[in-house]
Amino acid sequence: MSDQAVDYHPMWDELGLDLPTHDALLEAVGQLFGDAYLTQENRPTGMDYLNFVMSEVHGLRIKELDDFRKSGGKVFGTFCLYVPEEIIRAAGAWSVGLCAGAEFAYDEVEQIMPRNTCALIKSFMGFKLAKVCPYIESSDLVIGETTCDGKKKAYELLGEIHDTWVMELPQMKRPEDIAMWKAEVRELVKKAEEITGNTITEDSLRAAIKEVNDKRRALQRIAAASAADPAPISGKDRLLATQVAFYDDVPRFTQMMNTLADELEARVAAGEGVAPRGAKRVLVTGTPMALPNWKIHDIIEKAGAVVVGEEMCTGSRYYQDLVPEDGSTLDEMIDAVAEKYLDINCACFTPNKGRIDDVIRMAKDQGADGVIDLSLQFCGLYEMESHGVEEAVRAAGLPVLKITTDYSMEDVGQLSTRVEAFLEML
Ligand code: BJ8
Repeated sequence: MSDQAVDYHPMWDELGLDLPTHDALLEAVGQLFGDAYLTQENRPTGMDYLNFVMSEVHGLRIKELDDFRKSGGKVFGTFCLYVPEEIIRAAGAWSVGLCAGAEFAYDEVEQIMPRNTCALIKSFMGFKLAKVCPYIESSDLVIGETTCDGKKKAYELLGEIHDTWVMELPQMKRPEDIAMWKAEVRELVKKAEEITGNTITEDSLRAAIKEVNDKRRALQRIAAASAADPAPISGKDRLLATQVAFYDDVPRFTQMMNTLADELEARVAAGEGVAPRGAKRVLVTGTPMALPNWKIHDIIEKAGAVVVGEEMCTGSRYYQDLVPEDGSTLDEMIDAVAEKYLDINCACFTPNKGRIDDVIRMAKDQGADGVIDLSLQFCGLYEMESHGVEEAVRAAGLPVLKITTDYSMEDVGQLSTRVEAFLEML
């Protein structure tokens, strides 16, 4: 993927990766990145940082995790937005998102789970079974959560081969559910303290809340700039920023994303964009797109439109809300963290009207001409919720296209035809 001056093979070997398979994976991801990203024109120069991160995606960052662990630090791996990064950081540990965005070792996966499981779950299990995700191999503990049934049961299987701990997430947002979730976040506090040997204090949690809020504020600036016509950044590049937010060093990432946001704001002021003024604008909503899943954005933008927002976990759900910074006691701050996280609008909740409200608000704020509602195949939650999303978007006067897909590239031709037809009618 890059002209790596450093040979990371000894480090990958020490982590227990399957080196030939991992080399093949890196080559495939590099190819995918080149095709989807490096072919774009007029990208902001601030994207050079994310190009660099991608070129070192299993290299330099893994080395940083390795050094951190060798100096006594602990790394927690996560697959979901509901695991509060602030608590992990307040205990002096680091949080990383785990590999779950590409089809890998499905034959092995289908020996232990049904074929009709969503791509995200099959992917994370495939990366683990094939020993090609250095992030999970660098994780002292994986923290799961009881969101959908598939993930819940997959964590039992993962727990047999990797230290895994599961948070119980309620499925409603009544006062008793909020009380239950606050207790669960306190269990995480205890767990994080036990694993790290550190005590979470008012000062450490206050600092962690501020640090993670700053990261979200930087992403909010990028999203806000994307409301301009012409759009100053492609949807693909904005998506990459959110994907990288899950595992990059927090203060460095925040600084680099603020530099990118400065550039985007200057572009907006100068009327410069990545697509011509008046290009069709699309909001995408639905299941998350874990790195390196860029498939739908790539199809939409190669068809000449621009994606102006993502109502998804690799999008607005990740950065739109902040934890209040005015808590004065540790208890108040833990409660504030819990409340912020329970506000996320995942389809595992019933009812989940907040998500539909967000889709309509974002479509208006970002000046979208249409909405694409995306579900991973076999994700019952998002597929079921699609009907309500479609009705609400149409009632708001916008066209909507529903897409159900997986991580394979076999349907790219067919999806491109459908997307092109949709864009023509906008
Ligand atoms: S907060 S969206 S990251 S659960 S696609 S595994 S829901 S069957 S990913 Fe998710 Fe957290 Fe919700 Fe976000 Fe299950 Fe559906 Fe698969 Fe999913």
